[in-house]
Amino acid sequence: MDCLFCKIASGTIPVKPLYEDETVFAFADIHPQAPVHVLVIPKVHVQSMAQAGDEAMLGHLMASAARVAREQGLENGYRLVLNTGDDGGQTVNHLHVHVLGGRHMTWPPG
Ligand code: DGP
Repeated sequence: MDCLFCKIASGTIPVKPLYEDETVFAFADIHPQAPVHVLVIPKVHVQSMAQAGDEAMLGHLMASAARVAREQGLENGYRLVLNTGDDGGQTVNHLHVHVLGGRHMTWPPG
């Protein structure tokens, strides 16, 4: 399967890990939208939240995102984003959590 984030998670495309364990991988977003912008992905290929059925994996993914936020020093708050499908603005079809922080977030999103 030709999936960019599978290649990053497997090391085929080398990127600096900001957090990694057996099931998740975290790395800096190439187009940062905030001073801290990290992507946390499952190593297994799941297209999006719409296809995600493994609740243990999802729980660990979210806990890992919170861990990354803590390790990045975002004690004043942060935003977790899961763009899902075309209307959700998803551009890479491998499930990923955006961890955004280091500035005050506004609402509503675009
Ligand atoms: P989304 O629009 O939610 O599917 O977010 C995809 C994100 O992936 C987007 O913020 C840019 C990021 N991205 C795309 N290609 C690469 C890449 O090759 N390396 C890294 N580090 N990030 C990428």
